[in-house]
Amino acid sequence: MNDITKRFPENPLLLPKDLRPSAEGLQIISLLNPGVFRFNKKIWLLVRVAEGVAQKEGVIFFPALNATGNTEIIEVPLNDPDLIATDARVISYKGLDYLTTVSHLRLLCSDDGIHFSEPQTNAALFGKGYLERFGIEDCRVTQIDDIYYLTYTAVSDSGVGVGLKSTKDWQHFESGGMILPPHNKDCAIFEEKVNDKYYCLHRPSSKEIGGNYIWLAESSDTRQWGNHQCLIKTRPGLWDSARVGAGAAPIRTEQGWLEIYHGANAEDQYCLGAFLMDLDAPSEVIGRTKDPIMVPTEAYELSGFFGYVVFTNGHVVDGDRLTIYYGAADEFVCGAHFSIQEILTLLS
Ligand code: MAN
Repeated sequence: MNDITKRFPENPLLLPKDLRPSAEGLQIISLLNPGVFRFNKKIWLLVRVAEGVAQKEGVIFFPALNATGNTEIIEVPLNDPDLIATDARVISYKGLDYLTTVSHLRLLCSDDGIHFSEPQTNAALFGKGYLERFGIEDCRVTQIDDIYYLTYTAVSDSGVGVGLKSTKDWQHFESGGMILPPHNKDCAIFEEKVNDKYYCLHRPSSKEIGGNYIWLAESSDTRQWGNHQCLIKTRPGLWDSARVGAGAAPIRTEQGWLEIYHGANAEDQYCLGAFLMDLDAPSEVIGRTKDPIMVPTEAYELSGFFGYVVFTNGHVVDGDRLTIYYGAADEFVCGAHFSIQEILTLLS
């Protein structure tokens, strides 16, 4: 294993207790997987806030947004034979899947990239409508000219898909609806057009034939996506044998588009790796790290809401220095630095 990560000594940067729940009766279970961007000379995190309900013995409660956008609490006795609650993240009840938490997105900003606080001027983003009934998650933020594009996971009983919003000022948002239908997540739009087309990475999944692979798609307007191509597959026997998914927007380097991605094995242990795409033809993958570049090693990565997880979908780039912000153990927000050149030397 080749963990080349320089973690912030200040980690974890954000803990669930650092923010206030969005409504009475809810508690913040996790702060995780922030989208990251620069705006008004500050570094901003669009943090996923996962909220749940205080549990009582013998009963399981789980939240869902109702038609008016308010959180409704569903209650099931723990000994109900129709309940399967073996994964901290998902519940199956009467053959349908629910999440144990519902997520919304909150904006925090910082001058130094280490200490973040929530300005009173920016409203949180909540799931809206029946396709976001179980919340919105893991938002990637891509800036093209003066427009920020938000691609996030929209979760509901109809499935998990990719929603799009755009904004110029972080006050007013235009909704692009669901751009990639279920099952799909981990969508990151490139920060530049290539050959006059927008590109994105995304992760459709199939339970039967195929798997959890990273795909590429093109668009002329960021809303209608086509010419889908499968780029990166899971690798049997390696750390990314069960699923792979894109992180934030690829980074332009002289050698190609560098993408930091997450991979998980059958034990649901999440590490980070990287791959490189041709600058003019991103469908050509020209390198990939064999070993992970980041492995959960710290206490805050090994145990939490869902342990042994490092997951990133946001970063800032400063010359050779890549600063990623990441979710640790599906519970905390942390930061780490990498050298882009060093990552490039590990590609084969
Ligand atoms: C998986 C995990 C969860 C997430 C759901 C829905 O179970 O990534 O954290 O809430 O998918 O996206």
